[in-house]
Amino acid sequence: MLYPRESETREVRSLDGIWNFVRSDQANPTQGVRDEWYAKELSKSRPTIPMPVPASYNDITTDNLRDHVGTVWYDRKFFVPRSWSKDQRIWLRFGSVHYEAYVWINGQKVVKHEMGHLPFEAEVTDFLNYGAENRITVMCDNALIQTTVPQGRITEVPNDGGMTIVQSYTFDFFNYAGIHRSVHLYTTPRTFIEEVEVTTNLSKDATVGEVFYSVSVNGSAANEADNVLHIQANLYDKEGILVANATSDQKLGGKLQVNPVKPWWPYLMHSEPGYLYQLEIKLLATNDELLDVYRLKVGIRTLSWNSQQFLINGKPVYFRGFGRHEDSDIRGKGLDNALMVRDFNLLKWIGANAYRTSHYPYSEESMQFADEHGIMIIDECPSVDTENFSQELLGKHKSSLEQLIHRDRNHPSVVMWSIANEPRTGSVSADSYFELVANFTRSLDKTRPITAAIAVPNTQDKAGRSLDIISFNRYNAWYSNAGRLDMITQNVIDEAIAWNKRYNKPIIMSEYGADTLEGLHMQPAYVWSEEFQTEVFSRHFKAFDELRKKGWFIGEFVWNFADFKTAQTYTRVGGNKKGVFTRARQPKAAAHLLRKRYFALGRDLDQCSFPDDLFTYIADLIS
Ligand code: BDP
Repeated sequence: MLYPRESETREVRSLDGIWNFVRSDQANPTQGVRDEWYAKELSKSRPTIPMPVPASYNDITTDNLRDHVGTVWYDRKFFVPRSWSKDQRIWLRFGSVHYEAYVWINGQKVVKHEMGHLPFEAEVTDFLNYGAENRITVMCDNALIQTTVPQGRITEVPNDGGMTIVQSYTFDFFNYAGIHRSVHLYTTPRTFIEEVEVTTNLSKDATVGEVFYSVSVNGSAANEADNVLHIQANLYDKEGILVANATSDQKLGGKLQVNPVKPWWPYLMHSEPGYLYQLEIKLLATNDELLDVYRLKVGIRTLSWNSQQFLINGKPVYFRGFGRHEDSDIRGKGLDNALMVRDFNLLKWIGANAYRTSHYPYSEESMQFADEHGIMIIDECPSVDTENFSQELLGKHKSSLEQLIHRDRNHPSVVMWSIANEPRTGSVSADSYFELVANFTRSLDKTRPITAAIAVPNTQDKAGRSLDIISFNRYNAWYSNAGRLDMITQNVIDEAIAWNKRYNKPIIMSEYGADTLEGLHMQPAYVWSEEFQTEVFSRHFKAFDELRKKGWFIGEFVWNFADFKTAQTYTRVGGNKKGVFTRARQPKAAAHLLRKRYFALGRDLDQCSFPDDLFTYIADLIS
């Protein structure tokens, strides 16, 4: 699915802003559908409140909307210009709605979509009033059950006033809901470029690059026998200079060659990381009439892996990064450009070269940003704590990966697919389930390795054989042997070795960390203090350096980049506090230590230089 972009053949309009909002009665979640609230303005059925889009709705109001379970409704009005009635198509596209969405235009149903964090769209050409006002209505359902991705449970339990509906889930982040990302209307010509798939290659000496593109076209002209559509592809460098072009004869795909090429490199692995070309795809009719134009950024790089290493452009990679969340005060999981740019500034400040989109796909805007800044992404689907493996769940799990891969396959920053976080892979049925999920993922993309972040003991795991790279999560000195800083280093070394022995595959530690309350200081280190987090990190670094010598240990990911909100429990003080940064994106003490390590690794492995302020001057004697 292509990101909506303007061109000489396409217009894009945002429907972001303040919408009207109604919550359904929890005990009666389908009432709005039965009573056809979508048939007229919501305010005619129920009193509405203002609600920002994009944003999670949970933390906007001062009442208990935070804990609402079930359906909520949004609507707004918008104009469609008269000029749009000309010979073209109009599309309505949502960046994401969590978890299930039903959409009506002027009272007519146009699309239904299940799965948070992923885009969906519908053609609305025939539903719109041109040169007039229109209404869009969205019903969003946040209920998670055993056959949703991720899974949850809805139960009815007694409360002080009678019975109430409760949503529970085992995963450790708040089930924020609503219209989380931008809503766009965009136009395409009647016959238009529907999909573009790009893969790239480099010559052995990395001087010549190849860009393979394949285009799918939708529209009546595509089916007319006498109208042989073809593609003109132009590739421009960063300065806008044309470096390659090709006209595919009667085909919708081809190859471009760039010589000399500037490959896409990760941050700190090269002096010019994140180099992107612009690929211009022109769809032409037989008579060379221009039907449609779509432009996208392309990074030229290769990925390869074996039983020991993961390589980019033929060079072994050592990942130094984070598990993260899309999470912030007030807006929850709503897209926020200020937050996104701040986060990338912090990632670069700290010298990270990667993150995992734990535990669901992140915004398309952040994926584009990662391309540009050379941050490698382990791209995770929304399957967390996967259990009770059923056929229905398998179908949805596969669908989440299919949607994810279609959305993200052209991003050079995406270097690996993660098919689950902490699935219950100790159970017998996990064996064939994950084989099916992994094979399905491979059938959609063979150019990237597959991993999953596993937490069951390696002796019990049944998924690792289906993966290319093994990632494991472990909380030494926190969930096991709490406070015992002397029980980290050897345990980490032993466990990584055991995973490698069992599967003979590259190993990543995809989570480690400790909850840390900003401003709490205790010497000697004590759990929850800043000193403790710093010490926990340092003991892990020691293990990682031992493991790096073995050749198959390829990365370290701290849990977590920033503090984030969770469901209410007695183990969480205002949320999960394992952030290296606070929820307001300020560094804790451990951030400064981590920064020194990540840059030291960058200098040791990739010859990057140190930032001037990495070390604070102490005395002439120490440098
Ligand atoms: C891991 C989970 C992660 C949690 C973390 C924690 O993968 O989602 O937030 O533990 O408990 O098991 O901090």
